[in-house]
Amino acid sequence: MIIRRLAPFAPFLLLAACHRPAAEPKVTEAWVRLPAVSGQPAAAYFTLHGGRSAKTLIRMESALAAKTEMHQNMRGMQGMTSMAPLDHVDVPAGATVQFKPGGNHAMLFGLDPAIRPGTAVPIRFGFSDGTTAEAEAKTVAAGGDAPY
Ligand SMILES: [Cu+2]
Repeated sequence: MIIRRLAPFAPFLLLAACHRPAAEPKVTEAWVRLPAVSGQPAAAYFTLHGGRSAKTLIRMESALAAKTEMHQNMRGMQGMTSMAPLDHVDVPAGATVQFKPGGNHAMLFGLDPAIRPGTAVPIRFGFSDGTTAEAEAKTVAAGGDAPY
């Protein structure tokens, strides 16, 4: 009897849990693709989930890289692509912002040479209001498939 009464409410409760953004931005599905030639920068990709207020991502850093830059891919004439640094990325409240192959990405310079496919690479994301988010990126080989 009790189960029958509660059952109609269950789907509503699940939806409410999914759609309510966390207070602070979160980063999921972070991964790093190693360079084909060691010593070259690695690329990092991830999904940013906006929190309850809009934020601006201004910096990324990793303890396993000397320097991390945010880049955008630009498509020029004759289909040539080039990259330009991004000095900030808007993360609207509740929005999903993706960094993925062919689009926005991060580049890790001076990568720790001990990093292998499977190594967890910690990345910290810094916002203009001084708050941060952390993610552990999954490392894949230069020719490996995207894990997400
Ligand atoms: Cu780049």
